[in-house]
Amino acid sequence: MNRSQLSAQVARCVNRTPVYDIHTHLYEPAFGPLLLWGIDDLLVYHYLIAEAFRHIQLPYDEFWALPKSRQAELVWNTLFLEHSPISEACRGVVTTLNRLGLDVKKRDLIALRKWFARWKTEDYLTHCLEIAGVEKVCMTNSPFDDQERAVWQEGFTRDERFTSGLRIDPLLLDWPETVGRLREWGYQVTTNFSAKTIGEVRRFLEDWTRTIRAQYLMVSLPPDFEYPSRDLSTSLLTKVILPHCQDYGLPFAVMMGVSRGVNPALRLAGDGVGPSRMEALQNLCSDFSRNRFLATTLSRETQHSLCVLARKFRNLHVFGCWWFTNVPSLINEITRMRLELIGLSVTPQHSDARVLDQLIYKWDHFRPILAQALTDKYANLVENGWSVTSMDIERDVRDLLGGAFVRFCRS
Ligand code: FIX
Ligand code: ZN
Repeated sequence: MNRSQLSAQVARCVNRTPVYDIHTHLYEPAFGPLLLWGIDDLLVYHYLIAEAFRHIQLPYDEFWALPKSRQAELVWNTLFLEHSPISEACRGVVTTLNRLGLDVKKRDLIALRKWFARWKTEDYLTHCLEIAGVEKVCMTNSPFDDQERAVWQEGFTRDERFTSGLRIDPLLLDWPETVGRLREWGYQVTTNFSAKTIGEVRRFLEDWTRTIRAQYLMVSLPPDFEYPSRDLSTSLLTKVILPHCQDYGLPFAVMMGVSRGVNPALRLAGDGVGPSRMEALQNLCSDFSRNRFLATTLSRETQHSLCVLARKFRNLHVFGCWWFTNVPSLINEITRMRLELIGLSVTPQHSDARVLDQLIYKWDHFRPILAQALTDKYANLVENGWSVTSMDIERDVRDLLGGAFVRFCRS
């Protein structure tokens, strides 16, 4: 196989292999309005709002007081009409519309809205998954979200294309507030963290692990998160969360390095980044060798340490180019570094989609980068006499797009 045949074969395989998207903020249709889709939701994505505010002079509060359609128009006018939409998040909207078959060069928001209005959620969901080449989507499910909790408590028939991750940020990061909520829901917890409280928090985790059929537990952590530490997070991890994960055979996923509310006026768009303390993850992997950890970090600076840690601890699985690293230049750098340092035991991408249609661009933008990186690696081998078969390529790509994650979760 020569270089161009190899490149074509890898690209074909990467394009055709269905993805298991292991971290999103999408919901299955039973959640009704919580499943966002369509042009207005695409335009009010918090990535775009942050960018639009660099141009518009409107006070934050006045923007938030506008109806969604007006906010969307402001973003559209600012980022798509008054400037060229070259940022990754803007480009994503153009890619998505184009792949849906819409004529983007008309720049006609009214026509776009008309097109979307013709769809029913269920049909559109199937359509988007098909175009994106995604076969399974893991939701972020939080019992602390009132709207979402009500749906789980009501009960519904699961859509097998969706799986669940149990999100527990408030439990680990805001214990005083969480005590109040848990008590409200009938768990007999107190702030002092007694044996009784430990049992009750475990009961809470058990109830929700079963209710949502969790594939993993997940938390996002600030850059200064430390383990071990003197604060309550260490007690919660060692006495409640990690024992629970062990009992239920579930990985614990950490998303490290987010500084919440750097600019609170921007709401969801106001979070920032900082280099996380990687010793915390190292200590967790080492102290809890019978637990499994999924990890991604938000800062560029910590990507190399994360790969090195994965070489030391087989109970650590690296995933995704998260949020501010989900831009082509960094995906390229990070993905190549991961392939070079940890080979194929990694899940190089997740979408983090908040709006269904975003699955299309997030995966469309990632696939060629992965294909190119893999082609280069295979070509290095071929140059030295190794043969790469189509079965090898298919196996490797399946692993990278979800297979390695599934195996890690079952191990
Ligand atoms: O914590 C998370 O799961 C983050 O992905 C979100 O908080 C963030 O708002 C986001 O959408 C990033 O892509
Ligand atoms: Zn997320």
